[in-house]
Amino acid sequence: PFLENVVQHPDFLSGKYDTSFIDHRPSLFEYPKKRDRGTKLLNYIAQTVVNGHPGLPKGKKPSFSTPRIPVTSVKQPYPDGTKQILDKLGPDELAKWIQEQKRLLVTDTTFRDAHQSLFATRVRTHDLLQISEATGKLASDLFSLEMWGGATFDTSMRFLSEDPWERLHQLRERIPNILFQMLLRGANAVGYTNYPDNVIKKFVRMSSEAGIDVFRIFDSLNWTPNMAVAIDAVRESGKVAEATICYTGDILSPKQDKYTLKYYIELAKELEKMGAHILAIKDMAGLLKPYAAYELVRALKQEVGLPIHLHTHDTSGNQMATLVKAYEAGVDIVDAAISSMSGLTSQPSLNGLVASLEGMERETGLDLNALQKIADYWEDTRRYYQGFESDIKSSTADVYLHEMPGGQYTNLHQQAKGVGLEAGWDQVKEAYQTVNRMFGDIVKVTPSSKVVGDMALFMVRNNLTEADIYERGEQLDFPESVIQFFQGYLGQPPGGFPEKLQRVILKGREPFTCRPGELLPPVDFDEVAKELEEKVGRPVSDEDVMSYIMYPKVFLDKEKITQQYGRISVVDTPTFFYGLRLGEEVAVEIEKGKTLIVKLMSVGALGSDGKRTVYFELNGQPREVVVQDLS
Ligand code: 3PY
Ligand code: ZN
Repeated sequence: PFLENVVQHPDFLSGKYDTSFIDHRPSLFEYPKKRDRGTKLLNYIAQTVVNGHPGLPKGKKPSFSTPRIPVTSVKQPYPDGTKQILDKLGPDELAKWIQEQKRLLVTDTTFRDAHQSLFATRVRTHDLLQISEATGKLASDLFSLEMWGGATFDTSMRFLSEDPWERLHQLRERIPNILFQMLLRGANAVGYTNYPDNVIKKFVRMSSEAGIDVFRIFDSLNWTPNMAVAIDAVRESGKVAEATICYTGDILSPKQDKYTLKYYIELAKELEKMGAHILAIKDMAGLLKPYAAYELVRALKQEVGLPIHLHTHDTSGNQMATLVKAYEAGVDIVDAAISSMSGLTSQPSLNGLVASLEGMERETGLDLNALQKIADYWEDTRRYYQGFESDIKSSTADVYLHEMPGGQYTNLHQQAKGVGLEAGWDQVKEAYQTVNRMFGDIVKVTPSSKVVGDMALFMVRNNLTEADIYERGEQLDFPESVIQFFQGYLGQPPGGFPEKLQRVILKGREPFTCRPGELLPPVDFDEVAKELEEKVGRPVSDEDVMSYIMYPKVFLDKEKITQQYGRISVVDTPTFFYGLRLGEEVAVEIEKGKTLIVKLMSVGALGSDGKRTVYFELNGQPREVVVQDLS
């Protein structure tokens, strides 16, 4: 700010200055006084009381019961778990260890995919931290916790004003014994577009240093060249490369001629050759039917030497049966979510799975009573997020028709509402199906699923049929994501692009078939750090720089909010979303050992300037802040 003040000063601009320029203009050094953390916090709460939280209806704060946090003794040590096995043996030996286990191993997705799929990835770090110690102590026999990556990186900054790296560090501190697993979108890292190779390498290194052990790496078109850089980087970091086949279609359908059993086996063999430690089957939409799962897992166990890890979504209601059939076929690890966070577009119930295998030869070894305590916590905590829940009330088999990933279903629905297409939601789903067919039947998972979604919304909004696209394509402004997709920016789909549609969409632009990462110049991290420091006016960490590279605008918006309100991740969730009721008091631990007690006393009348004064007590002392009423 100082430099800007000087070089923009009218006297400076007109050249009327000498060496005493600064001495004679002391006002250049008058900055707005730094507001203390208490005031910042009050400003956040006042703002939320007066204007509500974006995306939630403004109104009375609902009353919530305090979540039941399982009691674990601080003195009770964390039992050793898979983390200790990896740290001791390394990833190759861990892979062997997995295959030697008699029991079925289980990954808990509650911290990531469950809430990504049920309520648009809104779970806050605050709520994850409350259950961390109990999870580490009560569920120490889990194979891993899927707790980072995917959409969480973006949404934690965009909607929660949180630092995703801080979440990772804090969770790692509280769960030292279970493997941490993340979802990495191959060359798209945790974004929606391909990044230069040096970004992928550095991202993997930093994530592994911050605490990630297992990297589930996929490509949204199952295009293996796009996964190589990430697999190599994970191996170099000494962590577990879980390479992924994304499952679409139906291997048992006689009509299936693209995504056949043979296709998946060949893909799996290639990933094995590329250095995978574990092979994941990522059934992101929940299309893998029980008997297909049996065939697929059995064939993979025969044809590749890797442990098999199955991931699915329960949208159709069929997927517990899929897990059980996969178990019968010898799957090594399966994903499930704590029961109160399971089902529908999320994963099948972990508690249910454990119960259904009790007494069987390969029972999981997890304790149903202990898991119930964790489920109780999530049942209570989930209520905080009711405003973001999708309104799907039941299982739906239409997923076999539109093939939309669980994580996308709720998001696209929100997006459709946002552009006034709520009534046309059925139309959007139908268009999604049409677009997939027009695109040549592609794998649909972030970000390729987003391209299909963008095109579907585009067609519905503009009332376009498939024929219109071919006939009037010349005059249509296609979404940018669709143009880039057909240029080759996400890689190459199996069987290539449909040429006619590609010509219509590219309008003379040249497509390419090489790996997009080869075309992108490496990022100069020091340069970016300098640029960022200038923008935010403070020293930045490597982690800030990486977040900024992934999501420049989202990062800067979050920075603005943090500078204005402080680290609001420390506020409890009801207060974060709804502010305080009159007379309500909360304790906010702004740092270890430093707690502020905030009580809302009253909200003043609307002034002629459109502002309101909000009256608080902060640690017993009266305080007031003025906020603009935006209603
Ligand atoms: C993601 O990439 O976020 C997904 O969950 C894909 O299924
Ligand atoms: Zn998923």
